[in-house]
Amino acid sequence: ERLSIIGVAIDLGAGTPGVSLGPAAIRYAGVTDRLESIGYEVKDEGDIVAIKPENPKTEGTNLKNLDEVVRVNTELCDKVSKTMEEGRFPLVLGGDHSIAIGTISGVLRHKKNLGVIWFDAHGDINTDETSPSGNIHGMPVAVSLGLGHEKLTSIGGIENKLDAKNIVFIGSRDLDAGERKVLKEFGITVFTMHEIDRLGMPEVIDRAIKIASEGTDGIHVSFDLDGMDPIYAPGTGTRVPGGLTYRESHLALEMIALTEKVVSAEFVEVNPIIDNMNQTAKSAVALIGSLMGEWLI
Ligand code: DIR
Ligand code: MN
Ligand code: MN
Ligand code: MN
Repeated sequence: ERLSIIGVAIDLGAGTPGVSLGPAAIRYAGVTDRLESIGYEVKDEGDIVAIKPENPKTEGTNLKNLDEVVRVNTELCDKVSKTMEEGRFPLVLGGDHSIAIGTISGVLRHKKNLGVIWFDAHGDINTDETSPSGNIHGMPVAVSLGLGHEKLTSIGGIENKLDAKNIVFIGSRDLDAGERKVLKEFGITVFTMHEIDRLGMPEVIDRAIKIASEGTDGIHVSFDLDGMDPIYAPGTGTRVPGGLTYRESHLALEMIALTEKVVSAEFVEVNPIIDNMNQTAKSAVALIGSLMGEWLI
C-alpha cells in the first residue's frame, strides 16, 4: 500500500510553543523505516510550515493566530485531498490539533460520510464563544461540524462537514463546561476514562467502531498524544493524569486496523522540547505501527 507522510509544523493553535517540532521528532523516532519495514511504499511530502505572525490578533475575535491557522489548514486540506486523489493514504503528523480542521476537510472531499474516532484527554469542541483560552487546537471538532468562526468553518468549503452521529471520543477526562453542553446537544458519544475503566477497552472500541462505521465511507483516526497517560507521552502541552495505558491505546488502534476501514490518520501534539529523550514521538511511532498493522502475522 502507498502512504504519504504530511508534516505540519505549527504550534500557533496551542497555548505553548514547541509542537511545531513534532513532525521532526516523529521522523527522528523512525516513522518512515518503521512503515517501510512492514511493506508500505512511503513518500515523505515534507512539512507545511506555519509562520509566527508579528501580531497574533485578528480584529473582532479572541481567537489566537487565526489568519495563519486558516492559511496553514487551507494548504493542508488541499495537500490531503491531492494525496488521496493519487491513491495514497494520508498520514498527517502535527503540530497542534488545529490541523485536524485541514485534514478532515481534505478527506471529506473524497469520503462524504466520514466517521471519526478522536483519541484525546480533551473534547476539542469549543468555539470562539465557549473557549476559555482562545486556542484553536481546542476547536477542531466544532469546526468540522460547522460550528464556530466563519473563517474556520469555511476552510475547504462550507458544505462538507461531519455528521455528529459518526464521531466518537475516547479517553476524555478534561472537558470544559461549554463543551459538555455541545456534546449533549449533538448527542455525541463520549467514552471518558470512566467508561474505559468500567467496560474495558475491547468493549469500548467495538462500540466506537460501530459508531464510526455505520453508514460511513471510512474512518478517520485523530490521535492527540495527550489521550495517552503522561507516563508514555510526557512531551505534550496539556498533560492530564489518568490517561490510556500503553496496551489500551495499542489494542484500540489494532482493533481499528482490523476493520480495514481506516482512510486517513493524524498524530498530533508531540512537543519534544518538554519531553524526555523523545519518548512521546517514540510512542507516536509505535502507535502508528499498530494502526497500520505492524503486529499482524
Ligand atoms: C481547552 C484545552 N479545552 C481549550 N484543550 C486542549 O483550550 O479549549 N486540547 N488542550 O488538546
Ligand atoms: Mn488534548
Ligand atoms: Mn491539545
Ligand atoms: Mn486535541
